[in-house]
Amino acid sequence: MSQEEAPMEDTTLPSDLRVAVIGVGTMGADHVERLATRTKFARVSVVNDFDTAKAARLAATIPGCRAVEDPFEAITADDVDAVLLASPGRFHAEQVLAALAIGRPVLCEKPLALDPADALAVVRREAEIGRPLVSVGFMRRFDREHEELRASIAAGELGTPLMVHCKHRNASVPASFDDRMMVYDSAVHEVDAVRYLLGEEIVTATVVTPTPGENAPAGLHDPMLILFGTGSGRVVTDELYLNTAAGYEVRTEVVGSRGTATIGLEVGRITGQLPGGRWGGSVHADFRPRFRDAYDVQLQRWVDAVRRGDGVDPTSATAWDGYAAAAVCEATARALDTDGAPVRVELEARP
Ligand code: ISE
Repeated sequence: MSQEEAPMEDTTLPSDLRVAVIGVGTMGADHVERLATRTKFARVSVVNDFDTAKAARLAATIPGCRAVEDPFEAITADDVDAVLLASPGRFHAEQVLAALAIGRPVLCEKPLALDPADALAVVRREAEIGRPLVSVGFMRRFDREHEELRASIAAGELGTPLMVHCKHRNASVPASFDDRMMVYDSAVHEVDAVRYLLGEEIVTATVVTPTPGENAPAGLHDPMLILFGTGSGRVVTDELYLNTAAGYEVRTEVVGSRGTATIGLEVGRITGQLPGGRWGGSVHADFRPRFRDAYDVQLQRWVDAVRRGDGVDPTSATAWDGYAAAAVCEATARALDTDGAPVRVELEARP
């Protein structure tokens, strides 16, 4: 289905999908608003957050929605058909397993797990069940520019891809961010995007840390440069700069043997960043407006797939993709301590 097409109502399908949203912080609240206002054939029936008062306040604004204090009770509730996890990443794997235990489809925000072993447990459990139920919220797969770039690479328009240059800049990130969070929460997006674009695994990670910028909290290596090596010998540079104090930018340039292609530029304008998020044009304040359409398409396709009984949408990142990303992040986190020496990614065989 193209992004422009509105989903067609299939009257043979059950009525609106009843979704439990676990975690209603920045991303979870954004998804609740999306489900309540823009997503067709779905509604939020249950919300949960460790801030129980916040969840209760939010539930009161949505007809037919209730707040449940225990996340596992919310995940397994009778008035829920599918689960959207937007809780902190360290809780994801256990919560996904709780949904799988009752055969309930789950869209899990990234990362699937911090520890690759936990992500692998999800992959194995889903394989035992024998049908796909887990989607991982790498929304860039639903971004039109990313889809077009992938199609261009697949059609051979750039020749053989040789290098990928990624830039990932945030105006700011929570003060709790440390170097590992830069990897697990932010670089994880490039890990998935590169695997999605090139269709191969990342096998090595190297971290280079320039002098931190003046906005970086003490001890944070911001900006950070990560070099990934792929199985076929391609090189990926990933520049993370998460406290620019300006705006949000995600750019990807693929250098191929016959051409180059860049996404994330606002073509026809000088772009860049100065404090206040301005220079020539304006840049997005954060990831929500930049990827709003991608989040919308991702959620709609998930709802449609679950209502059809498919469990997952074929475009979506799978549990395996979540595991592969966790394995690359784990190697990258180890590379933070090797004085610039590369670290090999340890990836188990796919079940
Ligand atoms: C955040 O959690 C996201 O997922 C955003 O997409 C990313 O740009 C940001 O760096 C993360 O902190």
